[in-house]
Amino acid sequence: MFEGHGLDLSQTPDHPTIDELRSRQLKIANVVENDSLLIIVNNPESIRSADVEYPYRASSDMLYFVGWSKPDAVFCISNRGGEMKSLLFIPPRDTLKETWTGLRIGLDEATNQFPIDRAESIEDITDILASELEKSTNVYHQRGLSDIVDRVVDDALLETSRMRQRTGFGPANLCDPRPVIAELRLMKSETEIALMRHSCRIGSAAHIESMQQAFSGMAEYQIQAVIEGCFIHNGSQWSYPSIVGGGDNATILHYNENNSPVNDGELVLIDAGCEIAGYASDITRTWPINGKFTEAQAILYQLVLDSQMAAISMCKPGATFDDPHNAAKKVLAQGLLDLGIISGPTLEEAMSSEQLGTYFMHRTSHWIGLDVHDVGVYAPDDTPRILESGMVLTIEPGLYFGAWRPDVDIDEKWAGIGIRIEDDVLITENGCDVLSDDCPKTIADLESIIGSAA
Ligand SMILES: [Mn+2]
Repeated sequence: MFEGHGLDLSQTPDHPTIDELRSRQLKIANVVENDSLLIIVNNPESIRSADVEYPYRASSDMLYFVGWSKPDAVFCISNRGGEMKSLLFIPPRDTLKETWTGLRIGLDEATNQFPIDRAESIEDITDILASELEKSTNVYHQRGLSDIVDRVVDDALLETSRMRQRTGFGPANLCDPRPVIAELRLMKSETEIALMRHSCRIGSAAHIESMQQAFSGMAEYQIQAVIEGCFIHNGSQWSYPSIVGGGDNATILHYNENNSPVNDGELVLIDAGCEIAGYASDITRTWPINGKFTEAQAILYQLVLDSQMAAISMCKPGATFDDPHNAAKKVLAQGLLDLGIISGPTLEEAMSSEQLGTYFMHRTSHWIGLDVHDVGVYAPDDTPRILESGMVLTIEPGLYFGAWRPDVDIDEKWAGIGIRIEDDVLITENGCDVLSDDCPKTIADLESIIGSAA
């Protein structure tokens, strides 16, 4: 079990090198205004119950610029007169605390092992950050993650007018760092692509494993256990809570109760992905639990698959972010018109939110990277983004015929069918590369795999 079914999962690609992390810092330092201080506060820890915390996940920006994955850290990049300096605040070594929560990296080790010019104790952040702020005109800081950092920045901005009058220095502008960082993160490097490809490969192996283990009556959480067991077995973990929905549950887009049996004759929709060094995969497959599509299921499944292939064929440099979505919508609308499920009469009308939107109510794509729904503006200046080599997006059309829905009268033939097919697609120089291509999705392939190991 969990061995990968011919996919090579043994070699985890290299993580970004110190040099690559440094070059990212240099890029952002060149993008922000001169005399700036950019502050990145790591995600706070969050409580699950009493003194038990949720497993910690560092902020994607902290991973992107520093590769630092521990809590209570604050990273700063200053750009003064074209010179970039980086500073990381971290918890100092503390034998008593380390006995409980694990070994810490000391300040000297951090300076040697991470792409930073200087490490300081987080306990000294108030004074040191204040003095860094005094020397900066523009402060790039996202509020709301640390009360202490917010207070130091507020104090510095309040002091500004007095200080600037006296010395001509001091922070004058508070800027949002997210748009400038998002533009960098949108374009993936070779290192990042290799990690995402590996994450997709483990994700594909997990989906295949669940297909093989499937049997009628299997509980949704048992399928989830196979999927997530495969993630963990291969040194990974989920990148978002797994969605495993049988029958009508598949028509709830973000269903994650995962507590019902999947009965004979039902489809199961599994939307599950993992992460490697923070880099996510996001894969959805839908298939019959008993290994054989009914006629109605096969008709709708093939329609969704055709729409997904049409959308993938639009993934190329020069196309817009909306082109794959429009291609998918066109195929789905024509298919539902032909089946008499929507009335048109024109294709234009069939593609409207009132008609197609009744059964396909989400977008086809989102960016993916360190965040599953990764950063990057979809329509800068309200115009759909032109796709470029190095961008990675999902292609995930679907159709949902929830029998539970009070707003629409669904033919019994289609009721209780929810289908989504999702792959992660890299835009390349000449077209695209489907990173999750190892995961089967044709009707013939699925039917030959499902239940083969149960
Ligand atoms: Mn997705």
